[in-house]
Amino acid sequence: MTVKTKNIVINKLKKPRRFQVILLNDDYTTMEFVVEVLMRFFGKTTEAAHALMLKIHIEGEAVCGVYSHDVAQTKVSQVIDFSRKNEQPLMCILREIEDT
Ligand code: TYC
Repeated sequence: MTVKTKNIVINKLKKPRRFQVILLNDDYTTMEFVVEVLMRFFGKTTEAAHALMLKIHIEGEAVCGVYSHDVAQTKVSQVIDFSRKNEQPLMCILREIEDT
């Protein structure tokens, strides 16, 4: 939106907020299950999912995707719901990307 006051033009467009969806490591969720989650909810190929799963396993967490707040929150809910239904303790969180 652009607001004009006499000769002053103020651009009032706010940058859309973006959110990382992050998977956390734990000692109990199976590697196979994490690969399945990454393919099913984050559109990863088998190879990309396997590499990302290992990154989480080694580093403790990894960003699986970046979305608007709505989409990110839906992904978190879907992953946690799917995990509990499959008796896996996998945790998924969202984290806002800071504006630079
Ligand atoms: N650390 C788990 C294991 O050794 C595997 C794992 C990877 C779990 C990634 C969660 O987000 C995760 N079975």
